[in-house]
Amino acid sequence: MSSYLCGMEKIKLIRGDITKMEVDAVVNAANSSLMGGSGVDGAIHRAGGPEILEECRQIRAECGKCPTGQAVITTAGKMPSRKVVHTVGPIWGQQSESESDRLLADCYRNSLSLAVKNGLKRIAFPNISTGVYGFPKERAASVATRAVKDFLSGDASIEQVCFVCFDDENYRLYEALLQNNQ
Ligand code: AR6
Repeated sequence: MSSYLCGMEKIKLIRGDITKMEVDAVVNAANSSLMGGSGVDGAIHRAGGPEILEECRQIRAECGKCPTGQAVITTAGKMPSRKVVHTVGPIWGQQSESESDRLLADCYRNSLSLAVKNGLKRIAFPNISTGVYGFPKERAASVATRAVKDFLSGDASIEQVCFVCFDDENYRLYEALLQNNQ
């Protein structure tokens, strides 16, 4: 893993596998069924083990599907983090571009709010919606960094937000955005 600390801010950029992160919560790019999938969702369920799916099933039974932009929380099972925040990103092309931006920003905001409610201070995010869901990477990086910076400017309890990039393209996009303080 390589990492890059962004100036005075609480934002860290990491290249690597989010399942290895020793933080309070890792965020999962889930789907609204909460029943697992491919990409980072598959990696999180594989690394954390069946306890995660068990808690997702309970949430499904009690609350139904998780709407796009919303977030729920479970154990992290065998992963080194304490919790998993599951959020559902927008599928590119299913809404207008501006609505997609709003829903993606909601994923970051609602995940951070849920972390705060649960007393979690160090959070790691994958690049939500930029894999199977097809959101343009540069646009998603811009939405994500803006949403997190805005949230942090109004909250004192979160100590660190890590953007964990699995692919080089996302890492370079985030590096440019964070270096330019955008
Ligand atoms: N650590 C960090 N990032 C990862 C990892 C990992 N281990 N594995 C993949 N990524 P995707 P989405 C990156 O497709 O677009 C699932 O089936 C990957 O490079 O995981 O939100 C769900 O169940 C990409 O940049 O999520 C949903 O059905 C980013 O994670 C659907 O995919 C997101 O890619 C969600 O699609």
